[in-house]
Amino acid sequence: MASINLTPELLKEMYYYMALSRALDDRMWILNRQGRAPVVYSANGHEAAQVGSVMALNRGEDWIVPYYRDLAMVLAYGETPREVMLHLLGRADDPNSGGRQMPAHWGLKRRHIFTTGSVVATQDVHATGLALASKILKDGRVAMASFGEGSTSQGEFHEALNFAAVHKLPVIFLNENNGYAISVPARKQMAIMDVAARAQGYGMPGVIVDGNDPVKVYEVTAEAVERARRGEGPTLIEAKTYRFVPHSSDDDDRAYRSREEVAEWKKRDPVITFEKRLLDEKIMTPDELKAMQQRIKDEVNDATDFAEKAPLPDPSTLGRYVYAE
Ligand SMILES: Cc1ncc(C[n+]2csc(CCOP(=O)(O)OP(=O)(O)O)c2C)c(N)n1
Repeated sequence: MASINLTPELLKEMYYYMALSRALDDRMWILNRQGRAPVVYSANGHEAAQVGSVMALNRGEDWIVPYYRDLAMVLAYGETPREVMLHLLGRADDPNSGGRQMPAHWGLKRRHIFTTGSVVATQDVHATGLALASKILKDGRVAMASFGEGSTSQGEFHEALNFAAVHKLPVIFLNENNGYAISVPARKQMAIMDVAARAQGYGMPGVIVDGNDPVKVYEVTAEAVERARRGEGPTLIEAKTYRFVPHSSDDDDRAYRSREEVAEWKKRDPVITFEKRLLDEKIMTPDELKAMQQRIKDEVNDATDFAEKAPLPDPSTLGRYVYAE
């Protein structure tokens, strides 16, 4: 078992990022429904898997290669709410892409968040490449890629795992399994129950964890990080979770899943259950919690106002970063 050093401060920080992500997410949907934001891809439901995992990394030093659903992850990794909103609204100062990428295509050089491609599973190859570089440079860094279970049907996923295992690279593959690839249920994607079972075929540990429990996700990730830093190679982690909202703001999930199923998972909402746990275990007082929730509200309002007032990119720079200059 990895050495677990989850202090009360770290647990509170975990909750803060999970709740901040949920609040920003809710605001994004409002902006979208008002016609002020183009499209939203939610972390709603995935917060524990995302925050629990990055907390076990050396944040801002190790590499992460997230996917579009990783809002909570990038926040916990040091991207600010203002930066998130600048990105959503396509403003010139968006540090992810200068307002050029679709929303939720993260990439923040300052914090070692590697830029996101739209083609699912390419991030697995990118993280493997970063881990190879770290091994060659002996810089001690670990890389982590995250992805949905649907994208594990892509060739890149299998190529990345194979290469990483053969070369014992310091990389973690984090699957956030929410059971659906847009409208396609997992049972139509793969003939096995668990993504983690695939690890054995490549020669690395495959770990299944409750993706709605940030502490459990932290523990298994910390163990994978220690293995990676010891030179013992990659780990595949499958965090079982659920998304409570449609795939994106352009999708209607009533077409492919029942309201009863969603309601059943909602009972295990990671933000609510973790909040309850912090109160029950007296890690936080109700007053402290209230103050933190107010701070989050203020930050979300500030980020929205800030980004709405920020300038759009200059149209004369349209071709920049597309062709070599
Ligand atoms: C190679 C490729 N095929 C299809 C798409 C369109 N697409 C975008 S997201 C998505 C679903 C991915 O599902 P999953 O990996 O399970 O992640 P989730 O959205 O459920 O978190 C698809 C098919 C794409 N971006 N890239």
